[in-house]
Amino acid sequence: MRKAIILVLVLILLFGLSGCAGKQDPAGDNASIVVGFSQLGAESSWRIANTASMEQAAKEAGYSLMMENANQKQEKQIDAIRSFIAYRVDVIVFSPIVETGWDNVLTEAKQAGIPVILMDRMIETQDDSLYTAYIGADFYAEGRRAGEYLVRKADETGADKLRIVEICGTTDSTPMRDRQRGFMDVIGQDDRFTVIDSVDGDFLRSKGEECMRELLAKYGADGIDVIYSHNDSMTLGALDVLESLDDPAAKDMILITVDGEREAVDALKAGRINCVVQCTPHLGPDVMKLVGDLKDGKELSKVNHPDESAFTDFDDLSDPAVEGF
Ligand code: GZL
Repeated sequence: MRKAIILVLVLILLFGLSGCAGKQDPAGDNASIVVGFSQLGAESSWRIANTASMEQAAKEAGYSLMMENANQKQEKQIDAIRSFIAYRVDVIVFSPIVETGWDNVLTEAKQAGIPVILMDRMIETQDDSLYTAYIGADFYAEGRRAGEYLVRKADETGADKLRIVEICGTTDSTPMRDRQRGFMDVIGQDDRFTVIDSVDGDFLRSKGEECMRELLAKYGADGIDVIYSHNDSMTLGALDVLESLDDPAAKDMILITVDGEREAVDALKAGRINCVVQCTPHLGPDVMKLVGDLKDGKELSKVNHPDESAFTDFDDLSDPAVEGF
């Protein structure tokens, strides 16, 4: 609680004393809205692009964005939300690092009459009145796209025994849970595929590299046929390790990744990665649209997904549409 009070004092110094500390919005039709935004960290290119999208969209909308970065610590997100409540922001937006542990602080927001928008990740709760709307990817569909690509790859190459290692994102986060569930729902009953190991890379490039070294030590390059990695940062770390080996078996591995950052799409075009499932970080405009609808008293749909797809080595990769963020 003490941390929340200190944070509020800092925020008041930064934003002044008024409840609407932002500048007049461009249209000049309304005092700007103050948006309290708890970002979970800066762990990946996706997250950095997502933060930039939120900042740019808030600026264009004329809203004051009060952003706190939690550096991957749930307790810091909880403190930040408490400080937003104490500061009486107009709306709270946050990307929950994990799905559980939010009921208490979101009950406090509800009691304070402050609407909450979940951006990018979902929470697990018995009371879905604790949040007004979710805007973010359908991670289950992303996992299915990864699985569907692998099925097609096996069909087209005639592979009948593929040993898969999975490098997972942050444990108990929505993308980790649902990218795994979607993938397994597609390949799990197909006896051509065996997931021989599933390890935690926490969405970090450094841990992706560490995981790859451990998996190679355990199975050898000739013991692994497919790597399914829950984000590009971990994939690129793993790729650094694979390409440091002078081993044809490493080059023959099928690499499937999620996000769609530029470096990963470039690696796809260079034949170093086989499938990049898209997950757009550019959620800022959609979030600010929801904020505007709240301001105008409109009903919000509870779950809002952006359109997403996948780029694979079956595509015409010279198509300008094949690009990363
Ligand atoms: C997905 C997002 C994930 C990305 C990672 O929407 O939550 O977190 O896939 C990021 O790159 O760290």
